[in-house]
Amino acid sequence: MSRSLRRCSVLLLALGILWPEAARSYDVVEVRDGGTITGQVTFSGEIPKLEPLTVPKDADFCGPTVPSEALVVSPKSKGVKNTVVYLEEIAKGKDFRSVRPILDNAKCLMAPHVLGMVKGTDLAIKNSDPLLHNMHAVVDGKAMVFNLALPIQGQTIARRVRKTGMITVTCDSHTHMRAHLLVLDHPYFAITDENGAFALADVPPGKYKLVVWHESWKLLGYDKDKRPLYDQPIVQTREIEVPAKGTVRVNFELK
Ligand SMILES: [Cu+2]
Repeated sequence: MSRSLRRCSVLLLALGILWPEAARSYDVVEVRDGGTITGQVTFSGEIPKLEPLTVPKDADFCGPTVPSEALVVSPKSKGVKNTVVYLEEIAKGKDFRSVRPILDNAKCLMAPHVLGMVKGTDLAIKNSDPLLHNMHAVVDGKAMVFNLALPIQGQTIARRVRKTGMITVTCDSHTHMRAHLLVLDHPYFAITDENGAFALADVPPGKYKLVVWHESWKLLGYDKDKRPLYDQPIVQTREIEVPAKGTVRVNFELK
């Protein structure tokens, strides 16, 4: 390898490390023979009972406590709600322009508690309450994505999200409030419903890595602002193959 070629590859390698997203992209194509990935995330063993969270402010409107949303399990089906299921990587597939995520602040809770969106699209951030919420979003526990005050009931602000990763949204006014927002460069994600069920449709046939993510309910303690601190999120991956016009069923178990 010549010296200049070597220098060039070192530079490209450095660029790839510094800006890993530069190497990745997603192309929208027509998916004609797409398959479906479907399944259920269930809880195994005794379902932990979570302590309600204390409301530090505006308790006259919000109530003194709210139920913890860190783990929501259906007693009947054992399904785990609010788990994110997504493809780790996919280069091309279905359109995502109809995905219009809304993060509402309603009755002193963020709704939905867990949501997904595609990089480069807008997140609508709303306040349905007659009091101030301040939405503070950081990606992967570090870099700030947005910091927005919403003092007016009924107001909505749109923010374009340009980073991929797992975004944690908290409220500076109410330490019990929290949401999780997964931003991907493709639309192949789903959030499990109250029975832990999920479905990803119109997946081009092929082999993929399917990831399941749960925020974790294991309370470690509280920070100086009395914000609850949880253990590392739970992540599982599975190699799958999606058949043309067929369905692959994948189940996950949390415990
Ligand atoms: Cu708030």
